[in-house]
This record gives sequence, C-alpha cells and structure tokens, in this order.
Amino acid sequence: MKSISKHFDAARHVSGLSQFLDDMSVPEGTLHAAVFYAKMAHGHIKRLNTAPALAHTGVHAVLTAQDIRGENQIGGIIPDEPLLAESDVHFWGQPIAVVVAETAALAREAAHLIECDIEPLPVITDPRQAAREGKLIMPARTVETGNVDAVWAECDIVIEDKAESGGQEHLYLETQGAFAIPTEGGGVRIVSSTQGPTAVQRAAAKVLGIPMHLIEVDVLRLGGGFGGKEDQATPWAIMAAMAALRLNRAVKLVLPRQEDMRMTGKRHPYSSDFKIGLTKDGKILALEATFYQDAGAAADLSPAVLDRTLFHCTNSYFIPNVRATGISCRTNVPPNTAFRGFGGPQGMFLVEAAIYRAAEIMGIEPHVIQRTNLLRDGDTFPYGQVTERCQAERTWNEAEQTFELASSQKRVAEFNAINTLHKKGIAVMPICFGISFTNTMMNQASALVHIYSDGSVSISTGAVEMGQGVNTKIAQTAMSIFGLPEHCVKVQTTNTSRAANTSPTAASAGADLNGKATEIACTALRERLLSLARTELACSEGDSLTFSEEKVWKNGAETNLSWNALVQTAFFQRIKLSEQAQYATPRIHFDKATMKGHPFAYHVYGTAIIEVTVDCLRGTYEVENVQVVHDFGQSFNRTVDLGQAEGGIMQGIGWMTMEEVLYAENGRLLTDALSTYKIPDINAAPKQIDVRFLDNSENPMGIMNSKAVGEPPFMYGIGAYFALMNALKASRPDKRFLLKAPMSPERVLTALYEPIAVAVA
Ligand code: MTE
Ligand code: LUZ
Ligand code: MOS
Repeated sequence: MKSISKHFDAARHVSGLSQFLDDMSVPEGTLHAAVFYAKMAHGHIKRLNTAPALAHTGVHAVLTAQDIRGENQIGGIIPDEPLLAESDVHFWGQPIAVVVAETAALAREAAHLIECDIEPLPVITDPRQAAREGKLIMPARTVETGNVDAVWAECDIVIEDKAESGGQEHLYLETQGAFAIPTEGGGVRIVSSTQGPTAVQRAAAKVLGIPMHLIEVDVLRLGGGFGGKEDQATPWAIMAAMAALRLNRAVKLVLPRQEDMRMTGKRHPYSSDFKIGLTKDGKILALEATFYQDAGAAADLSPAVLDRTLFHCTNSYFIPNVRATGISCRTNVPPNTAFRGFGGPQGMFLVEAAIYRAAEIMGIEPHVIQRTNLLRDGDTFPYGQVTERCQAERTWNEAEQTFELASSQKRVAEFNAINTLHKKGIAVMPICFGISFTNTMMNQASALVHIYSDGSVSISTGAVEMGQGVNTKIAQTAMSIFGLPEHCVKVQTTNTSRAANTSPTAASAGADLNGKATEIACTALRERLLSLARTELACSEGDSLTFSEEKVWKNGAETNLSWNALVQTAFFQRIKLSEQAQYATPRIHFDKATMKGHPFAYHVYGTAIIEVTVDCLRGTYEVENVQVVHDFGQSFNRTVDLGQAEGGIMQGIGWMTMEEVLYAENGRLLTDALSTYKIPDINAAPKQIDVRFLDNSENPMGIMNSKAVGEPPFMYGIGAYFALMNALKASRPDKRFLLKAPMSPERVLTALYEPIAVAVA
C-alpha cells in the first residue's frame, strides 16, 4: 500500500465546498433562535417579562425554564447546571430565555426587549477567594507518592513559590450552533456542531423528557472544536430542539461570535502554590503542589480536567516524592471546560515554573535540572502507572544533537553580551502526555461498515471531524485493509442512529478508538470476502490471498478477480456485507479512591527547543524558532500529523504569550471580541518551525502503530514562556520575575521597567 500524505478534506476546504452546519440547506419555514442571557454575574431574578419580545414582529415563541418538559439540568459529571436560569444567575452570559422568530435578526432584536430585573449578589472571579469561602465544586483531590514530608530535610535546596496560568478562548472559526427538526412520534432530529453527539442526545433526552431513541443527533464536521464543543455544544442543540418540538417547525440557532465568547467557558485559569526540593546536583527529590482551579459557575468537565492536571504535574520527569492537590473552585464566570491538553498544560506549567525558579536560585540553567530528571523505562508515575517504551531521553538527546542546542545557547549568550535593546532567550520543553480518557469507561468506540453491492464502502463511527483529520485516518485504515483507493471509501457524518453511546471525540484518542473499531469491522469483512475468494479462485491450502489495487492477489501476484466482482458474488450468495464492531482499550484501569492505577494506554513524548527575541524598549517579542523531535509512533499520515503539531504549537504559544482572558470585577468578560482578545496571527508565528519525526517508535496500542497527536504538541508552547523569562533575565539579571502567564507584551514591558523588583521572597 502506497503511503498517503494528505488531508482528504483539503481540496474541498480550500475550494469552499465542505459543508458546515451553517451551510446546510434548511427547509422552507425554518425559524431562527436567539438567546437572552444574564447581564449580571451573580444575582437573584426578581422579575422576568418576556411579553415585549413575544409582541415583536415575526416572533413565534419565547421559551424560559418554565417551558422545560423534562429536567432543567445539563451537568454531565455533576448535576449543577440548568439549561435556562430559574431563580438565580451565576455568571454574566448565563442563558435565561430563547427567542424564536422568522429570522435570526428579528430574534436578536426581540431578545433585547426582554425585561429582567436581577438583584445583585457578591461576585467572585478569583479561585483562591472562592476556596477561602468554601465555594468548591467537589472535595479536594490528591495524587501522592513517596513521602514528601519526610524528604524536605534531605534536600539541599527547598523552594516555595506561586505559579499562575491564564484562561484561553477556543476561538474555533465556526461558532456554536445547531439545527433541529421535529420527527414523527414526538421525536427530533438535531444537527449539532458538537464533539460529543451522544452527550447532546443524552442531555436533550433529559431536558426534553423523551427517550434517547426519539432523538437523532447528526454531526457534519466542525470548523474547529479544540475541546470547546466537547460539552458546551449541548445547550444550543437542546434549545433548538425544545423550540422545534414546541412549534413543530425546524429551528436553527447559531451564536454570533461575541455571544459565543460571552456565554461559553474557556480553558481553566489556575493559581497554584508549589514547594520543590532538590539535591545540589539538581536531582528533584520532592514536589508538593496545590492547584486552585477556576472552574467557573458550574462543574462542566472541571473534575476530569483537574485529574489530568494532577496526573501531568510531573511532566516528563521522575520525581520520587510527590503530593499534588487539586481544588476546583466555584466562581462567577462561565463554566470553564475542555481545551486542548485538558488540564495537562496547567499541570506541566507548574513543574516547569518550579524548575525554572530552582535553577535561578541555584545559579544553573533550567535545562540541567530538566535533563537530570527525565523519565526512564520502569519509573512509576505518581498515579501508579509504570513507564513503558519511554521516549523522554531519546527525544531530548535527538533534539539536543540535531538542533545543536549547545551552539544555539552559545550564540544567544554572545548576542546578549553585545546587545542591550534586544535580548534573546532559549528554553527546552520536554513533554509527556497520557493517551486515554482518564475516566476508563469512556475509552470505547464503535464502527459500522457497509460494503454496498457496487463495491463502495461506507464507514460510520463515533468520531467527529473537526479539522484534525480523523476521517482521513479512519478512511486510510479501511483503505489499507481492503486495498482500495480513496474514492472507494466514504466516512459518513457522525450520527447517533449509526453509532450509539459514543464518547466525545476528545482526549486525542478519536483516531485510536474509532480507528481500532473500524479496523476490527473491516478485518472481519476482509476475512469473509477472502474466504469467498479462495473458493472463487479454487485455492489450495498453502495459497495466500490479499487485497490490493481493487483486486485479489494470490501468492503475491495479481489475479483477474476484482474487488467489485467479488463483492457482487458475495451479494448474490447472500453473504453479509456489513459489520459493526466495538473497541475498548485493553489494560487500562483506575481506582478513584486511591487515585492509583494504569489510566493511560500509552504516553506521547517529545522535546522542543524554542528561541525568542525581546525588544526591550517596546516589550514586544518574536519567536525565532521552534525545533522539535516528536514521537508520532509510526505516523501513517505525515501531512496531517505535522499540521497537528504545528497548529498545536501555535495555539500553545498563544496561550502562554499573547492570549489573555480578562473579566471585570463584576464578572463581565472584557475580552469579548477580537479587538480585545488577541490570538497569534501569521506575524506572531515562529519564523521557523522544524518538527522532526522520532524514528523507531512502535506503538501497538495506537491505530496502525501510530501515536495520538491532537493535544501533546500544544504543550511545547510552554517553552515560549520560559524562553521569554530567560530573555528578561538577560536584560535584568537582578530581578526575579513573577511566574505568571501569559507573558503578554504588556507584562514584558512592565516587568522590564518596574522600578521595584517584581520579586517574591
Ligand atoms: N485540530 C483541528 N484542526 N481542530 C480542532 O478542533 N482539536 C484538538 C486536536 N486537534 C482540534 C484539532 C483537540 S482538543 C483534540 S482532543 C483532538 O484534536 C481531537 O481529535 P483526535 O482525537 O482525533 O486527535
Ligand atoms: N476529555 C475527557 C478529555 O472527558 N477526559 C479526558 O481525560 C480528556 N483528556 C483530554 C481531553 N479531553
Ligand atoms: Mo480535546 S480538549 O480533548 O477536545
């Protein structure tokens, strides 16, 4: 099989022919919905008058909590989130009512006419304050190994400090949206832009008060999700469905960008304390961390996000004594949610901050400590899993050699010695990311494969295409098993009637889980067809048959039995040409009571070297280059994988540098437009990104020996923060800068010119 290296959607995307939710042709008479939401972050609803909106031109209905037939509850992990506010509001932007009208513009106009008096209550936007007031999502969780308390006395150096990382807006190009159409018998068909069609179906059943089998959820493809549509595509889908059932009309609801930014949650900001203990040679003996996670006003996925923070707070290092405690804090901002890395980046930022500070105080380079403590095979993670096929040292060594780290460091030092207005910084960022949902139950997927009588193949799985190329990888899996070219295989839309009880496409595991299910189904079909071919070709015992180039091959030679003819024969002989298969990741388990187990199928490793230049007059900076050796396993689509790595790196750099989510003290989002929320554009892109594929990495736990790639490269972006810290240090060696991300140009400038050291004791 020739190896393929392209994204199967590429041509349609660039020619504008790909269909997204908003491109769907909708039936005549489709109504449009708009959401009326709280303009107060915390308060008691005294009066709600929807009559003026209902009286507005073209308005068909205004729905509130009163109109909910089932339960007003959308919380997936903890039932603490109403679809529409009842007596109280808990964040600025919380949905209160849905206006349905002839056009979206009329619906929005009418929404402005709704009268709502809210008696204000105190607003909390700081997770530490929430913790002090006992406003927690759930009791604190701790992952612990060794004996932290006993080991501080053995350390040569013990350092305590604080590290903070900010939120991040998903900024998927396609905003949240859904389309719903009533079906006979009181059911509804929902087209949703969601990563989790089953999550939508399950929550809709609960809120609408109808069984799941009356709800069909279909997903075309997403214009990006990045975790923002893992759980938070659900409310809009239910609202559209509610309106459709109520009015017996098709209803479409697409959020305008600003409303999307105001109403949906983002990456969790964290404020954390750490204590790190080392020997004088830089061996880390102990790490203690307390994470204050800003969950926002409801749990959403925060408990799961917190678990991953705790799991990844030792990054790719072996630390024998660890106590990591996570406190999920209830604040009055929109419920924060999944975002590429899912709490992992926040955990990894903490240990990198601790190492940076330790190195600074010890007067050595951070990479010396990083290198000294890298994981090796047989090391045990604090959560109990033992390292296998560890690539931490290999990727580090290859990056160091391939990209000549020592000479780059020398060049940077020489540059800094002769320049005052510009300073360069360089940092190394190793990563280690666990692949599997941390909730073991979620690691399952199914596939339904049909071979039609004309030989064409149709595949349905639970995977949602959001640009990451999962459909390409699933198609490639089938193509390689059947020996068929691209045009013979079609990956269908994701649909709950064809793939039931699916996990969201998330945790970077979409291709692994759904690809493996596809592999099982296709292999069964292949065996069945090959046994028919043996009869057709009158094979004897020792003959071996395979499929290639739309033909059956016998003992390595082409026969004149074509794929199409074989399928035809199978059909005439009434041989089953469909297969449904399930895949459940083997080996994994986790005990929540002890916080120990083997939660991940495997880990992804890699090492990045990042170099930046700071303009010390203006506080602006440029990322010069990002040089990476990344463990893709045996990549079977280098173009897709490289795209994932580069995109992830950019998004990670954005989180660590220029993207800053700001709420006013009253809980209103200040950065609710692209004029106030800056994401990296082409000018902010590194001048050079050089991603090398680690060779000889096998991964039987991944699809076709590959490794999941969606999230891990995001965390290389953390290196940009520390490269900037190093450049600042070159400018003001006397100072100890706060460990607070993002390192926006504004922060760089103030840090450089603060008259008093922005120091910590
Ligand atoms: N790439 C694109 N283009 N668009 C996306 O929305 N989401 C990321 C990553 N890469 C995303 C993306 C996230 S958060 C995850 S979990 C994975 O893709 C999900 O897809 P996979 O499991 O198929 O890798
Ligand atoms: N979603 C989830 C995720 O529900 N569980 C996870 O462990 C996870 N990890 C990464 C991204 N999304
Ligand atoms: Mo990704 S945060 O798992 O959707």
